[in-house]
Amino acid sequence: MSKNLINAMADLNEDVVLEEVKALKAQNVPALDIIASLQEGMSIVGKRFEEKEYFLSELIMSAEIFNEASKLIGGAADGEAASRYGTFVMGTIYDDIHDIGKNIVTTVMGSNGFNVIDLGVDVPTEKYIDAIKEYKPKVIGISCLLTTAFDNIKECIQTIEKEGLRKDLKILIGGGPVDEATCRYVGADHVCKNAQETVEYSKKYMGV
Ligand code: B12
Repeated sequence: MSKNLINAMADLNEDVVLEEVKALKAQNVPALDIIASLQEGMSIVGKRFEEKEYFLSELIMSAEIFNEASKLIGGAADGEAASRYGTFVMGTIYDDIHDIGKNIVTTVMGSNGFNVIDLGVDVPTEKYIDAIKEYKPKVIGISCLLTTAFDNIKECIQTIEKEGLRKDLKILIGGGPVDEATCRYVGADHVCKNAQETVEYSKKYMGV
């Protein structure tokens, strides 16, 4: 990981973040390694927010810097284009509008050969249900950054089950505060800490 990049992201120093990303790209550092440093910087932003050193304006700024940096990184995990491995439906659960992590996962899944259906943010249960019926994915992903929305994931998964759509479907969850205990609580199949894990799990499950 790049200490300079982590610190610049944590300190919201946009110019240095963008310069550092360009420099790392020029050194052929893999896109996912650059993203890992940015994410580490974002964790520090989150801690500073918790400790009231940063406020909402800083959170918004951190998101803007992250998005600018992502544009520079471009096609995150350059890989073969389009859909060899089947369909992956992904969204951020309702009441939650965080989408940076979701977007990284969808980009990386797409560039690794999955057909990605991105439902967006603040996704209600019905939208997941409709998408499962329409696209018949083998794997779906639910992103969540707010502990207050864990019950929404639980409700969503229970409804998917009640509708008889759980058979042959794996439900992945992810997002900063999500862990194994959350996974058990909401009744998901698996939790992935990053995009690469999501690719590996999905390939394994789809028998690739
Ligand atoms: C940026 C940010 C924002 C931005 C979001 C902008 C955007 N477009 O997403 C804005 C300013 C809008 C925001 C708003 C709020 N936020 Co906010 N936010 C953050 C921050 C700093 C970074 C999140 C982030 O993007 N991380 C970087 C990405 C790349 O990481 P990631 O999401 O974890 O994703 C990776 C993995 O988790 C995984 N992954 C993610 N999703 C999925 C899904 C699947 C299926 C899989 C397999 C993997 C996977 O892959 C990704 C890539 O590796 C976090 C702090 C933190 N440490 O997370 C707080 C944080 C999440 N926010 C928080 C809060 C409280 C809020 C607000 C309630 C603040 C307020 N008072 O209004 C609002 C809520 C708005 C809402 N209704 O959703 C809290 C949540 C606390 C809690 N216990 O729930 C945090 C933790 C900050 C803190 N420490 O207090 N926020």
